[in-house]
Amino acid sequence: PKTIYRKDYTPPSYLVETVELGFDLDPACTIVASRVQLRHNPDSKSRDLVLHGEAIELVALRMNGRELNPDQYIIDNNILTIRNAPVNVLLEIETTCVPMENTTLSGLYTSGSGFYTQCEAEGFRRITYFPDRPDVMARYTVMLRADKQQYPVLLSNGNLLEEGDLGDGRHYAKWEDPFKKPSYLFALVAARLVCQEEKYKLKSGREVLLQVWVEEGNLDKTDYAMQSLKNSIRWDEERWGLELDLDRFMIVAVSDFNMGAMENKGLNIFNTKFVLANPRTATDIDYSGIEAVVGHEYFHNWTGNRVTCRDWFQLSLKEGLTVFRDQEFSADMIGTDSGRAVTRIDQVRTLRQAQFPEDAGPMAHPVRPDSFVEINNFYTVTVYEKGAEVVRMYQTLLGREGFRKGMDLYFERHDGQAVQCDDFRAAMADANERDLKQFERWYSQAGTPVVSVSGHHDGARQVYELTLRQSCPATPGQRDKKPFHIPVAVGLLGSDGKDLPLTLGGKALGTTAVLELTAAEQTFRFEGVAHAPVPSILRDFSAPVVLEYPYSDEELLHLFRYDSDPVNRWEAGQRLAMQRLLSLAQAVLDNKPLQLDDTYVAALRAVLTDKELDAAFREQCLILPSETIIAEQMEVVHPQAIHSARQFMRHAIGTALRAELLQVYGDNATPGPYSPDAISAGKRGLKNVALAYLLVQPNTEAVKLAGEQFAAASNMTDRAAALSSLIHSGADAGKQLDAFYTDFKGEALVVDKWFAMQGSAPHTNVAKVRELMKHPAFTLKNPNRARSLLFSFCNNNPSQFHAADGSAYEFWAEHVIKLDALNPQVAARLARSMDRWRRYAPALQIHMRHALEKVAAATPLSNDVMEVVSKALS
Ligand code: BAL
Ligand code: ZN
Repeated sequence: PKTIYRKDYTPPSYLVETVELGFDLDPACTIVASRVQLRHNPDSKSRDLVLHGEAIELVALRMNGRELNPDQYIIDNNILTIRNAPVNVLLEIETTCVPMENTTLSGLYTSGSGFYTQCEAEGFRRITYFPDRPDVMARYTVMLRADKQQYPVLLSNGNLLEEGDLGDGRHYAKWEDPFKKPSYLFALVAARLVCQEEKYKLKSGREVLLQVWVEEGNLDKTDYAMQSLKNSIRWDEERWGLELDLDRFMIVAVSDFNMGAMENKGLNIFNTKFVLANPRTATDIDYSGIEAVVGHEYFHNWTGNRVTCRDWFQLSLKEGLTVFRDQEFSADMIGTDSGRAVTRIDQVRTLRQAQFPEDAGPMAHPVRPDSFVEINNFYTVTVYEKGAEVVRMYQTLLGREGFRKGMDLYFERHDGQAVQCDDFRAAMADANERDLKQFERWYSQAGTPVVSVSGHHDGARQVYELTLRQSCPATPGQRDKKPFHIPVAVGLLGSDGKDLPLTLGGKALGTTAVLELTAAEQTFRFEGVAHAPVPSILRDFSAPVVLEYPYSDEELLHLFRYDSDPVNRWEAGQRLAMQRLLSLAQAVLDNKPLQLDDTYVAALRAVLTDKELDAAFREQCLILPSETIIAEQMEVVHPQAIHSARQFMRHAIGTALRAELLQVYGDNATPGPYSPDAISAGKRGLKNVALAYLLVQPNTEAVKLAGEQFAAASNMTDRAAALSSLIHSGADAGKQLDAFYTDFKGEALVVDKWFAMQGSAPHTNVAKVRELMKHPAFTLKNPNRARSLLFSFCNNNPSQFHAADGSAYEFWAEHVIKLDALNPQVAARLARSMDRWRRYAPALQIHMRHALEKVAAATPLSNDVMEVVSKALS
């Protein structure tokens, strides 16, 4: 497979002015007629007109009214080239495709009884021949024709111009998108759907039509998506001054979908997982996911659609920025400092769980990658979540107002353009008259920087010095790294736990100072510090780095008790836990007795029982670092030892704090009708984490409690939590599992939960997974279902996935290959489960290498999977 490099970018030789598309929709053979008006691009020296096309049949090709014979163009490797084309070109292209056989879910495909599209990144070329690259922006008109009975709803981007009957049982709808867009934002839907709709008044007074389209029977699950859409529209107006530019905005839910959702102009297509919710079927986490993803896709309308990417290497330009925007939206929707901190803690956890490992593994890449084989492999936690951290750092460095000025200038300069990450940085720098040259390294250097800090107090001079050193590990293709521009937010706690007022160079800085670390080593001198303080470093996780500081237990306990920064308060608890988890894992390996000290338990007790603290925050403090996060801290990973250590610690906590956990369990009931608001969700979260601690191992009392909760639950959060606790404890939950399935077998998203809970339970071994795959509800064809069982097992059940005999690796290889034949994008995601194989105990590595080699040798193999496994093996 061919590697594509960022440095090889050349402007398109032809630009498209208008596109008229006609679709005769038929699952077995859809005819696509395209009329494209092109013009030579003065920025290009080439007169070769290049069109992309994949998995489609070319029926006819006319240029400026004349049929082109096969000797007047070349089709090679999915590229159609017309050599030496005139300046002005009208192309008329007729192609066919087979939507019902398109299991890749890229391009035009069928799901259930309808047609749907997914064009990002390179799906449009699976619909028609076109210069399928984001820097070619054009105006689209779309005519859809289909059987009226089977496909009563016909949707595309923009505004509906007209619709009507065609006489022969077929009907049509004509749509026009008034805005120029790249082909990846094209969409159509033709299906039997129903919608919840509403007229909504923008701040300017203009009225817009909002619609959420779903399959019949799901209209009772659209309220929250609609509410989230309205909140998103309002928030974008209020926080950024950005108004919806269309008269109509549609969301369509589809059950077969590779991603979470897609921001097609005016016609967002969503995975049902991020639309459908009612209290009976959806958990608090589902609700918050819906809010975030509805927001995310809506916010793309400006950050992504109005201003798009010049090329796919710039993907984070829209994704990092839009994730940052959806994170801020979710935080603002909660509205309290503590609630905001809980969302931040979640983000930190995601970074440590997935992004730091990616950044340290064979697929490590900069936020703006330099090369790729398959762009679909680069929709990663680095591009998205680390990209969002990079955007957040501008705000930390420039302040909210300065950041807003930068955003305003970005839109002023680039509305309607396809631009680069550097353009965003330039807008931030210019709007604030700041030099952000060094900040560029966040885009160009991969790897997680390490910031090592040491403190020194000089009592005589009343000075406290913090010395910060930064380094960054080597990553594939990048050995030596230059220093980053890192905002490090710092506070100093006195012995009474209160923040000290900070003075640096004679300047008073309040109680949190943002230090700008730009050199490999820098010392910051705080003045007027009478007694040695406890430093609270990297407050609010001000940069995506690993912080090293030789904290003593006493210092961590102090921070865990008093830090005014809730994220660092939580972090102190995580550090206390991690130290213990690592010692316990070592003790397991050394066959030594396991013990948990009272000091830690007492600190946890204090937080658990502190009613001044929000339930959601207490819940966060109670959750121990995951097995994956612990594994990242070990030189050599022993998954069983990690599992035993963590289970021991959870059991010890559950036993020592039994009375308090029962009390908290009782205190945090949420009687009355279900509401997904943050306070209620926090109470449920705390209550259910308490239940999980009480039920680390089966015991009569907790099994009874969970059984009662399961039977009496009025919402899915409580029901699923009870069932999950039972299954994870190893208690006999056969009765409840059957009841759950029977009650919800008609709800695909709940059946996904049923599979996922079992896939991730530590008692589920590979034989059990194989047995579950025989269940009539299991299929590899639906990505959500495949993810629910296979991904849960391979990614969230480490002690079984890494079984000593390597049987689960064989299972993994078998299913990566099977999935690849259906859907390379999903297969390549599963392939990533083996990224960190070189860190495991040697005996496991042998099996892992063997499994990787088996996949690499499979034929045929998609570029998607090939790129992942070959990088893992290299
Ligand atoms: N653009 C792909 C889906 C998303 O990030 O919104
Ligand atoms: Zn996005």
